[in-house]
Amino acid sequence: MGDIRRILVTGASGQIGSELTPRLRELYGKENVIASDLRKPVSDDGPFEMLDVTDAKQLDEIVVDHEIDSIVHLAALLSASGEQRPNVAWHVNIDGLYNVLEVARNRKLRRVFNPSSIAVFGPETPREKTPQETVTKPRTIYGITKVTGELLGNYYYQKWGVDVRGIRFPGVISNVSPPGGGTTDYAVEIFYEAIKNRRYTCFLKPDSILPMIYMPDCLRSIVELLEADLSRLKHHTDFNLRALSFSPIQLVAEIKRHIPDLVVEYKPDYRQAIADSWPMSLNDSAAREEWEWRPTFDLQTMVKDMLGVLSERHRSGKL
Ligand code: AKB
Repeated sequence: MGDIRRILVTGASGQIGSELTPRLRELYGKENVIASDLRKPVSDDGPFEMLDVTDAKQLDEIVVDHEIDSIVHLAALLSASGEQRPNVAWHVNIDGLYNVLEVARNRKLRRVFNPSSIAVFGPETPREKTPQETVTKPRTIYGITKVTGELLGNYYYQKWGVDVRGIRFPGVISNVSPPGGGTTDYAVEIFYEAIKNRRYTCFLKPDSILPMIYMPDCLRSIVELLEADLSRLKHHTDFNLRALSFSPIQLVAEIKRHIPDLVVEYKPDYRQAIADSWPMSLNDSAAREEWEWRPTFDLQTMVKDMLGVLSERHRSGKL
């Protein structure tokens, strides 16, 4: 690998963190990746620190004690839970990020990865093949914190040379830790319910197309951007990424090829308005040109893989 030696992962017990941390440990060495969160991680396979990212002093102590040179900052509230508690979303997503950027500046860290989201877009943004440079006027507090995060990261890079990088993630589909509080969560929940109960009530409309990515592609994108050659990057904190795009009804049809007796009802709730304000697909030519991004999973291969992993766990009584 390149110049990264010791990484702190915040939000390591969350959906992405619980799979990214073991992957980073494979690449950088078990002792060189420090997991941190308010909750204990699912797997206990390396150093862990209890950390509230809104506590700047605690964050600074961990960075110094572990000789951290890079931070992957995953601790955040997502779109749906952000709407339930906007003040907490602002505090965690903005004050937490500010603390991470400040420690990176003061301790001269090599790199910060701060995920952004398709939530930076809003109803005025073109919804199909959304361009890299376009209107970013989100209507959710989560989206507002993510646009602010992109701008703040660029500010720290331009003003102080802090190497901050980020991707506008779509919904992430995975089978280790469930997502918590997102608008795209239906696309994970449905797999668990299909296998366990053969029934699912979807909180979005059947034709609501959203962009998504399968976890193996998501993990690879983070590692590839972390390791990308800085001199090739024209963008830093706000890369559009394209992987999958589908509606609930398209996902259901694909799952039914494997589980024909699955029954799905649709009861859209407040999350429908959030989904309606987001893109259906993205133009990711900047990521493709600047760090060679290429997705590998399509809808068919993702569904087959998800069902394979979860069915096996169900058979062995671990679901
Ligand atoms: C959410 O639904 O809030 C997240 C996201 C798209 O950032 N999955």
